[in-house]
Amino acid sequence: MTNLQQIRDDVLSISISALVVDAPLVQDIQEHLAKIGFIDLSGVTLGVLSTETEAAIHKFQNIAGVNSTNITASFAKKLIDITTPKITPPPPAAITITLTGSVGAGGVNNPADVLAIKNRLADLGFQVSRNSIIDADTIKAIKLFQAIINEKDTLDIGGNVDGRVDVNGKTHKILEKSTAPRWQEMLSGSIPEGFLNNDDLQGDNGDFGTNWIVETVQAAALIYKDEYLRTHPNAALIATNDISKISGGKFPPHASHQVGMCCDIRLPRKDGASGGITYQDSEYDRAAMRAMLEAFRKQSKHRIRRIFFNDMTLIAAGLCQTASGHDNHAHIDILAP
Ligand SMILES: [Ca+2]
Ligand SMILES: [Ca+2]
Ligand SMILES: [Zn+2]
Repeated sequence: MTNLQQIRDDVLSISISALVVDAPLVQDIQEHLAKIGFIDLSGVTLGVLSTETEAAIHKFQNIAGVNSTNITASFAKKLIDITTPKITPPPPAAITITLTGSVGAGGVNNPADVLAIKNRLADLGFQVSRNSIIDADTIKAIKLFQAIINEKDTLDIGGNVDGRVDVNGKTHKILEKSTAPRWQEMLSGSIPEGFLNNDDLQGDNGDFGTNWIVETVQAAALIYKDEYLRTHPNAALIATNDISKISGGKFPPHASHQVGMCCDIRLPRKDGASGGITYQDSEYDRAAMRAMLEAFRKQSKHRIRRIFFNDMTLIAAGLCQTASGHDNHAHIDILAP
């Protein structure tokens, strides 16, 4: 009797053909694969290594880049990582935040005011503690919020980014709104949703951003599913990669990716996986990529600011523009509503 967690933690490797005598492990794998829509639990017998179950295992192996005749520790880690539930802040209500003075860098910082601002930022998913202390994290979170609402690419001071909430200023007013931007981890995605979070499959933590970029990916992926995956069921899902770090700010080697308003997309491969290629590679699935970028252009959830990707055919189609370093992925930027 084994489960995925043991396989990961004890670095085990178990032959897929040996799964027929390990019903609890088969069930654990089935339940995890179901969370990302690789298998429909109502259509399989739990614990039985059916043809569908084996096909779903192979599909996940291919997409996660862990092809093997065995269930490996890497397979287990990737499947656990991508199916771990994400904490997402719920849509906020509009509130009135009464301030007696400014809050943040060089502010008056009355404790009750600081607490009110930090509570609101925390409710919106930003990385601050619920207390009345002004620390570096608080100022960074205020700058991040300001950079988002002012469409800045960095947290550098200037152009309405100063790390301080002024009484009745733009930052204060937008913090109060029900439409205030939230900060969250990119969702896992699934086959029915048309996308998968590849950053999770890499064991990275570069997939934090605004609810706006998450909503853009979700909307585009549904269009891609309806308009392309339905007729090309073996084509790659949209594979999201870097957005921003958990608190935003500098994210080397990226020049941007600081404010959660852009997302990198890996190149679809003809074998249904993604990445590890450039647009010049014979494995590159241009038709799928075209459909993905068309879906981003077509979705109406948020406005696309620009898409960087060097495939001349798709540039000629008006879908993207050239930028150095973008032979092996597309970079999608959005605008604030
Ligand atoms: Ca990554
Ligand atoms: Ca993640
Ligand atoms: Zn990028």
